Amino acid sequence: MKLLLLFVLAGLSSAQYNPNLRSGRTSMVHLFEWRWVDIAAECERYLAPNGYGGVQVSPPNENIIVSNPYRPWYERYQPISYKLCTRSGSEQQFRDMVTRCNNVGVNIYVDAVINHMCGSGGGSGTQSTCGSSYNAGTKDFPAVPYSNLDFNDSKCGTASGEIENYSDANQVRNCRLVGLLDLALEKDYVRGKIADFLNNLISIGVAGFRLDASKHMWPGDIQAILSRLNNLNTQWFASGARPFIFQEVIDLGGEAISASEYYGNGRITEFKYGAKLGNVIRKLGGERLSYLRNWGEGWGFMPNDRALVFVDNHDNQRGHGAGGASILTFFDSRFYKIGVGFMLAHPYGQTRVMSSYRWTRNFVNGKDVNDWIGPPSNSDGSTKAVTINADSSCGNDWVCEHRWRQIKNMVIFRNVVNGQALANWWDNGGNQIAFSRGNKGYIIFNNDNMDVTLSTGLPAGTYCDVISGQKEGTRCTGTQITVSSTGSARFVISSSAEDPFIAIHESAKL
Ligand code: QV4
Ligand code: CA
Repeated sequence: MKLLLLFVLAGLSSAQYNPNLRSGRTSMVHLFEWRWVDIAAECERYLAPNGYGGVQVSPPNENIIVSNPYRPWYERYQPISYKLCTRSGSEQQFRDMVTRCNNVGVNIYVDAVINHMCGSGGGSGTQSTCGSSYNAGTKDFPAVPYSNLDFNDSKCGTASGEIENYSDANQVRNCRLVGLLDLALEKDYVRGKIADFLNNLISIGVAGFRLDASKHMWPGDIQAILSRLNNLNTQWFASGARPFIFQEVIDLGGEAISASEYYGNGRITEFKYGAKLGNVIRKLGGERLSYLRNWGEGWGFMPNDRALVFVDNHDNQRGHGAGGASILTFFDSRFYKIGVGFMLAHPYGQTRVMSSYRWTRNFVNGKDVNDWIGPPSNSDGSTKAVTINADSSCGNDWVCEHRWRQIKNMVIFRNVVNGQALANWWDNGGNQIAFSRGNKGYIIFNNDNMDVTLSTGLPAGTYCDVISGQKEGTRCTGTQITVSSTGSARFVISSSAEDPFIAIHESAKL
């Protein structure tokens, strides 16, 4: 009986930390600003066949239409209602996407904006993506409905009504974040509206949620909302499966609020991960690859089973939330591939791959004044389709990092080595490192010149490097690596190599 209780408790307590990934898959991709029809097609034609386990989608609920600047990406973080129509598509298209992705074993995670509605300066009218009326001035959102009774202003306490000081937890949670009308999440009514919104998505078949701006919500309010959520849809998920929760809390240290306050609710975005990894790969501040030996908790990160990790996200790749010079993005493709390759090879954290669109940066006094530019779009503001080129890259300015061979193959690598411990660590004290994941995969990185023979821990044989090429049938389109009967192999990587790393695994043996 005692044992049974223990199992039940363990099952309950691990539930919201589990991404519910299927068929041995390990990673999700954020298809930032993609249309639902394109995501549905991508699940079927690319994500499922290449081992991706899930997609984080942009907020699916109705948002304000911002026309100055014209249709910025960030308008989707200003809700008007919980109706499911946006630039990404209609409710029907959303449902079709969730069904088709689920049918091929790819989960959908929704970016849930529940801390606030639109900005206080949003005016009034029906300039919203489903045409619902609203009045930001009087705090009226009839399509939910919310009224002025449902907002926090009376509790805020700053003169401006804005968050003025991040050292004051009350301000951070009860005042307006950049003018966004802050919901009174302690109200039963508000919690109910949000729970209804999320439960509707669960019934459609989504597998979990990114909780936007979690730092700006009291952990207890989040918990109260989560306790009202239903189990996942049993058409695709095990009975009793709970929605996967990852909370957006930027904790780089030094503020009143820390990520640990949110451990009870679910996972948390570990923003130290990409910031520090960028320093190491760019060799800033004397950092070296060899220092990655104790990567993870050893670097002061949150516990492995609480961390959602990524190299960059839709904010910091353009200088928003915790952006900075160290962040690696597709603009620095060589470094970026090293960073994402390392993340996917290393066991720490639940991994998320970023997939972006291209925009023209314009730095004025160190700030990109084009940081607002929305997705590739037509003159009427509608989002452009993701087209696929003959070489499997994407057109229409969609970057599709997740289709880069080096990244796609490392997603597969992570699936192959899933559950295997990091072993056979080697470094040269500088910018050369290598390690295995059990006896299933081996990876070696060079941020200098390299010619070394190392013990890999892998069975003897000839392996195909999945970074310079890949195994296609019985042939290898890239570099071949021979592992001797003692498990050792020679690796030569030039300092000028476009991809200064080599990865081999069980499924890429010739
Ligand atoms: C402006 C003024 C305000 C004024 C207000 C009046 O700056 O002083 O009070 O008008 O209405 C946009 C504009 C911003 C504007 C605001 C409201 O950039 O200038 O305020 O709209 O109209 C994204 C963008 C924001 C954007 C917001 C809403 O990054 O620039 O604001 O969407 O459209 C912190 C948080 C963290 C957050 C991060 C960016 O702790 O939670 O900042 N990250 C998440 C999302 C992010 C999103 C939000 C939170 C808000 O990842 O994309 O912000 O939902 O670190
Ligand atoms: Ca708040």
